[in-house]
Amino acid sequence: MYRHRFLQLALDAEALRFGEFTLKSGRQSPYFFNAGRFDSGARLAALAACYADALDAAKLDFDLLFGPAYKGIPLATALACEFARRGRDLPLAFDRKEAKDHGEGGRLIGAPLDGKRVLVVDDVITAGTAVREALALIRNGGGLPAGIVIALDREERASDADPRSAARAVAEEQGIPVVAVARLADLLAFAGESATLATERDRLRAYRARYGAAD
Ligand code: OMP
Repeated sequence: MYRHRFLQLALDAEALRFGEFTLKSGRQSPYFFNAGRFDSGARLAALAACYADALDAAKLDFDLLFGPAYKGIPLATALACEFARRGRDLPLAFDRKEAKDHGEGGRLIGAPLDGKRVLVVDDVITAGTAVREALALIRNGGGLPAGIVIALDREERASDADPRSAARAVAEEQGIPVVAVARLADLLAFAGESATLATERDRLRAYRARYGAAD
């Protein structure tokens, strides 16, 4: 099963770590997912196969892959290679963080987005800020957002006032599906099966009780 395969891969690559981490949102988390640790060809290929399996299961329609800078770029690229290996050649685009005023100019690189149904390929959603920025960029570039795929949905409430998960809030507000290879609930189940992760599981549960989404 791809969820289990992904979590094992993430632990082996130390992309998934337990300890004390301060998130972008300011929350103190007992775990952190760092997609940058998928840092070899074999690791990226194995991760991309998990994304592709999750997308196949979700039966989503899209015709271009978009990787937001920086971490989404290798993810979308590896996924494009995985789809090509499976017999589907998809156009690929990404952005740069700084606008360029010479050469080809602009912030978008790769295949043109015009009229394409664009799938955003990213690492993780906590509060949803990063993916909202990517969707705005795609719309400005003439693309039609068709969905978002991420490796890990942390399933945290969007804010104190909004008990929905940030992923759900983004999906509802943008009218597009969010597909996650794994969610916090899968990580908890995974930790529940592992004798070595017993302490981590208790800390994850406490964190979910404080910041977890209601859905
Ligand atoms: P949001 O923009 O709040 O959805 O958070 C997503 C971003 O948070 C990611 O693109 C990362 O920069 C960072 N992040 C992680 O990479 N892994 C985590 O486990 C948690 C975060 C985070 O800071 O929330």
